[in-house]
Amino acid sequence: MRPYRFVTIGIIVAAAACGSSNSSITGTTKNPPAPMGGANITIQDFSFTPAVDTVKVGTTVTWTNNGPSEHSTTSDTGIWDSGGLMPTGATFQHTFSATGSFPYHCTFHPPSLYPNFVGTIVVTN
Ligand SMILES: [Cu+2]
Repeated sequence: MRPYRFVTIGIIVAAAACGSSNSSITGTTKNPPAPMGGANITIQDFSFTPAVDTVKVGTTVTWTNNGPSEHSTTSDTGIWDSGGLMPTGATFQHTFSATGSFPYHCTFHPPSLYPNFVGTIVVTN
């Protein structure tokens, strides 16, 4: 007996954007903290690099202005202020003796005009 092949027209249910509940986001991985020990920050092209630097307490951080414009590294809370760093290659150092998060900016190019021209030193034990 010859088998008949029935073509069944499947009803394609366009799974309407399967409103499955709570697409579970499991195992969210947090970004690892910035690498430790980097105590040198470059100021160039209206940015601090790295913008967030994590160091051990007691570390002396050195900022170097590698750009052609005058810049400063100035603590948002008045802890340090390099004043104008000129000429190109000028440096400023600050030793962090307490743990915490220390944001800073450039007084010549304030965050109100250069919102990405900011940095943070994170000091850990
Ligand atoms: Cu500047």
